[in-house]
Amino acid sequence: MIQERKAVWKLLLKRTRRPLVTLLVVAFLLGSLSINSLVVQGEAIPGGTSSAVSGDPVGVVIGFRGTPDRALVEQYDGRVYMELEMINALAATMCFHSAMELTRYPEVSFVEVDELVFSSGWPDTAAPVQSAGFRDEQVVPWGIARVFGNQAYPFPAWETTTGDSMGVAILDTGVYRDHEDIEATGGINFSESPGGGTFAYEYFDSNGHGTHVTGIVGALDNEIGVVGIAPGVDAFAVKILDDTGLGTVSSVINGIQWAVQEEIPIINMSLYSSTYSRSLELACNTAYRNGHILVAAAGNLGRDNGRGENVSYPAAYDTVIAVAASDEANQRASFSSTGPEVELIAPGKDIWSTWTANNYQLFSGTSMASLHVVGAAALAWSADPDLTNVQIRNLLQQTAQDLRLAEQHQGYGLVRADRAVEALGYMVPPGVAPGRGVEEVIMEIGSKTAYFNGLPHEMDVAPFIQSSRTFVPVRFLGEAFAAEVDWEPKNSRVEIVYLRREDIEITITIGSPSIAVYQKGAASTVISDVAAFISQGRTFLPFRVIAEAFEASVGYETSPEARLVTRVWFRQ
Ligand SMILES: [Ca+2]
Ligand SMILES: [Ca+2]
Repeated sequence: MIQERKAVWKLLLKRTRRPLVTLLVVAFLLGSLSINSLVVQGEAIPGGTSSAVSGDPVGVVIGFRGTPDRALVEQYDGRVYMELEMINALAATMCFHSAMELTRYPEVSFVEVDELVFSSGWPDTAAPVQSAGFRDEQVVPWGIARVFGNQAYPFPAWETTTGDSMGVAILDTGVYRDHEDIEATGGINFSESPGGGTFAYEYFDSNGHGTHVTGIVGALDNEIGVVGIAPGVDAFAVKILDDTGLGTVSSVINGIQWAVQEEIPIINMSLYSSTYSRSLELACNTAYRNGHILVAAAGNLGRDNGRGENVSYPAAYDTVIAVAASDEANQRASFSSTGPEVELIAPGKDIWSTWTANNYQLFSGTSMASLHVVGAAALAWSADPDLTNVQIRNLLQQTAQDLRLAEQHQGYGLVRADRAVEALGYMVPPGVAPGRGVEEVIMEIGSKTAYFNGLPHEMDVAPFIQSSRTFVPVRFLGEAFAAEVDWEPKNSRVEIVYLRREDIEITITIGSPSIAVYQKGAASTVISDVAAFISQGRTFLPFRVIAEAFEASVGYETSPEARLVTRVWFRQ
């Protein structure tokens, strides 16, 4: 099992992002949101606002607090077309007003339109589909060499691993499996396109997008065509986009669900939607919690001037790595979306790769960039399968190359497969007690450097004192105590945060001083004199209460001159 954590060290995710809790439902009821696209049985009805008003059926995703109640949906004339077990939801076509009625039931947690998603790369039509040139010899595309630091082919990292048997689920338009430069391991079709045709497999790609992105990570190292970053990977074609490159939120969730069931560690989504979806975020969070790495195209909504925040979904979700696109000059591709959610940048302009009918094609898009990150992740993870998804993500961040672009354009920088593999030997700090977290943590008030067992460790925000209490971001605490952090959006204001480790569960409600502690079968409530709060998209918890709930001893050091607390530590 990939969630089996032999190394419990959970490295800090440098970017935290409060889950959006925009309730589409409320917005619709208030009439403040226009529907850009509605979906009926997978078919798009652009600009379908009038259809919703007139009572024509639309595709909706209905989330439940427990097991989905199919009978309830059918009672309102809903026709269920997909069961999304992993998030306790059903997708159904029904009259929009009826769907709204469902929100009155306490067991229904949300209702939202099953929005469209799109593939996020396109062929450079000026370039001919080429075959002959690629059949004489193997070409190393510029982007592949770039993520290996422009080292000469064959790349030294391949002496350690070529990504052997690392499973990669590519949620896309399928794959042209009979391509001579691709070895597709398997796949499935969840799209509206029948697939197959004269081909015997249903995840057949007649679009080309899926075949192209598959080649970037997994094209074979042989005498012909192109070569992928990790030619040894097991690539699975999860066809969730139809032959025109169009899919729905529910089809994407279905794809994620399949990858989780099949325990395929890395999930790529070279697709985008501009609309926030609660259900898609829940699915991504669940997969991430199950130990998967999720990588997605940041989107192609960037402006020439590089301004604006337009990273699309699912890339913008906290649990998904958003990948921007660079060009051969190490500049941001002008189409590449920008914003604080950009985590890494990778080659995404003028990329040669495999194409349908045994051909090769030039493509651009953040779709292509995404697979360069997948390739680096696959190499690193296959070289050390004991690492967790969080550790691999942190490794990619810390080994990225600063291209000296704006942070909103490059995130941590250009993904570097060579550095990630090299750095593996230094990943796990000593002294971490399995299942317990770090034995000793020392934090300095106002400093982003903490000390884990005496070794410096960077946090993304510094601990600070407010109302005479020390506040530390929840993610940091989760990591230090080897606890799982989970969220529950309650409504647009309140959220619940859980910290869990084996038989300890701490439940914190933002804004409430009452903290529930469940410890070794006994429940208790600790009343703190200060409440947890959210600031700059991060949740801050009163440090002492949490540390004590994890049975750690806590101490403070004050400066003699100012009589202020300067250092905080805990030991467990
Ligand atoms: Ca090849
Ligand atoms: Ca993200």
